Amino acid sequence: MSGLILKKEANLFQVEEGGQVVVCVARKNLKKDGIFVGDRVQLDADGAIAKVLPRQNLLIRPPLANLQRMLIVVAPVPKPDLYTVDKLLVFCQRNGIVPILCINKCDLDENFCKNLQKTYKNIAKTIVFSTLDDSVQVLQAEIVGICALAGQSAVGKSSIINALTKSCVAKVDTFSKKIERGKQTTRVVQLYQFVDGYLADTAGFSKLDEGLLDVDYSALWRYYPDFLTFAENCKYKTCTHTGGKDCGVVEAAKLGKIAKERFENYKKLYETLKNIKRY
Ligand SMILES: Nc1nc2c(ncn2[C@@H]2O[C@H](COP(=O)(O)OP(=O)(O)OP(=O)(O)O)[C@@H](O)[C@H]2O)c(=O)[nH]1
Ligand SMILES: [Mg+2]
Ligand SMILES: [Zn+2]
Repeated sequence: MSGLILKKEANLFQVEEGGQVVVCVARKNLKKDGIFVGDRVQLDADGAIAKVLPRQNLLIRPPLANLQRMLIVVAPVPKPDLYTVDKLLVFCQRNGIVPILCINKCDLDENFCKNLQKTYKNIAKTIVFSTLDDSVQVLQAEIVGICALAGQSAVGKSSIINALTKSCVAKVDTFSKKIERGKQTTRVVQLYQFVDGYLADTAGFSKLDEGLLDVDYSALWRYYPDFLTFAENCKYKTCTHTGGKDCGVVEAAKLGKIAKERFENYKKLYETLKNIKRY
């Protein structure tokens, strides 16, 4: 029998197994620090966790295994921190995670949301909606496999979970008791069940540490899909795409073919990574 770790609390694990949620302990020979939310595990005849199956990826902060999709949430208010958004996009590329840019609160400023969508439409799937109406329900179809919400405080991550779970007939009881509107403190990582997948509400990505990207600064540009074709126009093969007149990326940014802010944030991240010691 194999199951999926939904939640971890002291020595106990909530495990989903064949549609049921069971509470399990780990076998004595297994280190419980080595079992994470998102892990697929093998259960023995007594219902104890006997083995952790091989992982696709493992994130340390927040601690989450096998993440497949990241729903990066932004809104007109609070003002988007696009440096962090771009960092998260690099992080996703690096870890084989599919990013989805979720532009919430379109009721407040639709133009702003549409412009942001235009900037990012060639970089990630983008969705514009509001949790105040039914438009948020389009996200339902995006929750496939193991997914996590990411984004600044107050962009509406918990509101999204609340709005989606209201129509999530199958799993209402698992959610509604635990979540209070706007009051969620997301220190504990937990996967909530949806029809085709699982969703974690986590605050842990909001200040993604550059060191966690584990990207060499000289290769950073490769994680910017919107830079790639322009990089072919660079005069030098070793171009860092940070300045100079022989750079196709710099040129594209000047002409507005690459969003200016995105290019500026690329340079900022490049410099930061350059100054981080890698081991
Ligand atoms: N106008 C408007 N307000 C919204 C919308 N979605 C959420 N809000 C409000 O935004 C505020 C923050 O929402 P939360 O869901 O708590 O935000 P969060 O991202 O979970 O914040 P943290 O838990 O601090 O990370 C609340 O006052 C919500 O009512 C929306 O679509 N439109
Ligand atoms: Mg929240
Ligand atoms: Zn270049």
